[in-house]
Amino acid sequence: PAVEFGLEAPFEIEYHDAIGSTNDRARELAGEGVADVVVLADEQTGGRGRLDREWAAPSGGVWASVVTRPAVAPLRAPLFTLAAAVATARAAREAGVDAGIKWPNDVVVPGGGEDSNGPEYHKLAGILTEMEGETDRVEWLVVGIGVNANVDRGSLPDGATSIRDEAGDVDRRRFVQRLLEEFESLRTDLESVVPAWSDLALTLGQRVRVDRPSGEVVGEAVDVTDSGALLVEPDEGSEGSDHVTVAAGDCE
Ligand code: BT5
Repeated sequence: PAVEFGLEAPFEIEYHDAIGSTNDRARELAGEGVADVVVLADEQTGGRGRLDREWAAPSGGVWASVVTRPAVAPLRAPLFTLAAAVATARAAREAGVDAGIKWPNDVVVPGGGEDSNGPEYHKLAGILTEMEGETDRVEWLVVGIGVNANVDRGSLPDGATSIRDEAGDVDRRRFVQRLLEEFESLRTDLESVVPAWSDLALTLGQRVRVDRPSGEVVGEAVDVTDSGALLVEPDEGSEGSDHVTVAAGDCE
């Protein structure tokens, strides 16, 4: 059952000590017509990443799903993912973590090492946005935000890091409060999202390999469009020389 979390956040909070997936609960609420509620849990037993991947969500993390009903076209939905990544990175930086963003949904920390694709990063947080709607209008959006806060990196998959390991434990109430305040200010001024994102982006100007539903693109990430898609200049021979716009995919 949900219990009091004690926040002044610009959203109502439904807090659970443990739950399967906060996104599943948020989708349920969205289906009931709810808006501007955040489902928050200390632990998830069935956390989900994108594409049916598992998301490790032990006790001590920040596992949150925001239910929102924005008056925008589905094309603009990726902006909410970018906004959540910016809000998370900003809150993590205030907590002393050197956080940046890897398109589209990874909040990462430089890991010191380097491989053939450039510097190595450890993943601090991920975003899973789910949506229902028509072609011209979003019905609801659930923006799931998973932050490895006060957990040991050893209890997470390889390649992950946590606020605890980078900078020591945070006051999770304060962290969530700051994250949601930042998210609120971005989502009420969608024009500000892409510039804010670009300031924190580690992907721009780098060589990327993007897996997308229609095939792989290898090239240089040159920009982000107004709707939050990545603009890639493909290597010669891989897709011709025109820029390719990638709205969804994985970035290496
Ligand atoms: C994501 O997926 O990064 C989205 C994660 C969203 C989690 C939140 S928690 C609140 C809400 N409720 C949910 O059930 N989900 C959302 P993706 O880009 O597909 O990355 C998944 C991959 O990251 C996995 O295949 C693992 O390799 C790795 N991974 C799993 N757990 C991790 C963790 N805690 N930290 C870092 N990496 C992790």
